[in-house]
Amino acid sequence: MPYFPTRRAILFGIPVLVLATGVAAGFFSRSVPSDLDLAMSKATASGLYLAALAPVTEPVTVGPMHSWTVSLTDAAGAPIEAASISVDGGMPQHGHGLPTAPAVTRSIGKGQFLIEGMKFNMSGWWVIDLSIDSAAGADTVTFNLML
Ligand SMILES: [Cu+2]
Repeated sequence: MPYFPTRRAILFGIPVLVLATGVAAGFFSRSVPSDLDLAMSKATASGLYLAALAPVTEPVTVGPMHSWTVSLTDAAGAPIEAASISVDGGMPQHGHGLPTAPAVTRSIGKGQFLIEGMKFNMSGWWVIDLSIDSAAGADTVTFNLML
């Protein structure tokens, strides 16, 4: 028997479709905030740490793999020597994550840690999220980057 959508299905389907389209459009066309914080050094979300992110080699370009350092101190400015740091990120406007799985590979002393395996495969607005855990507690920080 062929399927004919009932009036009820159509009445239900249209708002769902409109809603889904609206959500998708809102998600993918989200514009870059005019007040986007491009600071590479900032306090973490709950204020437990001060984190500074820096590329090992500049300029940072689209394409190649590169390394970064993150410098970590507690809120009073004392270097954090041992921490577990995970790296995530992506492009908020495109709804995708990082093309690679960068990771902190080692501590390089004085509260500095090496992040290897970072790559950006498109130009535009990227976010880099760090989740930090140490004896001082767990906290997160998000850096914005325009490429
Ligand atoms: Cu993208």
